[in-house]
Amino acid sequence: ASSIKSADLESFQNHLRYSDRVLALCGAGLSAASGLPTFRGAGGLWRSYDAVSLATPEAFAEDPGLVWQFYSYRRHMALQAQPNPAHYALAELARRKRGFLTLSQNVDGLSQRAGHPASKLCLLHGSLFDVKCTAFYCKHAESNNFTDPIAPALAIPKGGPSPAPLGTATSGAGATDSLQHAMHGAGSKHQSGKELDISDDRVEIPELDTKDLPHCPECGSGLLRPGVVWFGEMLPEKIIEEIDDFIEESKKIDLILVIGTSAKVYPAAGYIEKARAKGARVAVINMDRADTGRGGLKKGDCFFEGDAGAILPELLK
Ligand code: BJW
Repeated sequence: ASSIKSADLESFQNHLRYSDRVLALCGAGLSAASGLPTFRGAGGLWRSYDAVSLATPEAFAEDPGLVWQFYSYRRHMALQAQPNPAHYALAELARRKRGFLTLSQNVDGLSQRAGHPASKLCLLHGSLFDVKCTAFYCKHAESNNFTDPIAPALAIPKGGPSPAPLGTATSGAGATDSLQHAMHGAGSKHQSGKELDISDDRVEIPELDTKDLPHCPECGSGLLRPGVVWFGEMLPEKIIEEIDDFIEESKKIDLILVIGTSAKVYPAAGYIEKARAKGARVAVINMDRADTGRGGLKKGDCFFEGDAGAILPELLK
């Protein structure tokens, strides 16, 4: 049974029907129903650990082995996950509406796998499946690299026949400490032959040598890095231009859907106000009523509380 009041549903659907220019700003909450953890909040990646220190160029420079294990694990989890009904509903809306653009902060590839048209999908923060060379003299960049693990040393360890008792990690303690807080999630624990859940702080992870991390196939010597946007880095110029063009071309924006994002990270969150400045009604879909962006809700906006995986398909029907 739906938790959406029928009057709200009707009013929203009516507005959507007559909306010609629509934006959708998405965050990690869109993929929560697929079993992928969010960054902040309950069960989030960053709640029990200051994961900002892993999603920065500085962290990568200091400990590329640790950061690669973090991203390799997330690549693995994303590949195992399936798009949920919200991804499919959004992809369908994108196909249906001519003047439509999704601004996704997600790097997990699930919208693409749900059939979202690529021409209407702006990946603000890159993709877990893009990699690029860090050597200043090399421009190598690769998209859709789904190799898992991306290097043999990054394979998720399997539980041995006699698992070490919990808390008996013998090496790489610093790295273990960091990852243990940075990662949460499902997975097996210490069972023989099964993948260990390296998001579990009791599971030891190795200290990796840089030579065992992914290296550039083109220049042969540069270290590869994940093609995501870290704090302090510029968002892809082409993407920003595409969004700016959409906004500038719109005499009026009718609606912005704000789906499963805490709207705390900029410039992404700033698109809510940019859309509003063009006349958009704001419709927030979130588990948490407090997450409505810096300006909060205004008259005419709507808030749909709950799991995007359940709510969005109903709203976009
Ligand atoms: C559900 C749900 C369910 C749960 N259903 N809902 C202006 C003001 C202040 C600061 C800045 C500013 N402009 C720029 C900055 C600095 C900085 C920034 O924004 N800092 C803030 C933290 C204050 N921004 C940057 O550095 C950006 N670059 C930049 O601005 O370049 C220009 C520049 C550079 C240098 C000098 C000067 C200018 C880059 C930002 C890159 C962010 N990258 C990350 C990591 C990507 C790689 C990776 O995945 O590891 O992107 S950080 C992380 O946050 C990730 C996410 O995309 C992003 C947003 O998080 P999101 O998706 O909102 O997730 P959560 O967890 O926060 O929220 C989940 C939500 O879902 C919650 O609301 C839940 O309630 C909800 N939810 N389950 C529905 N089932």
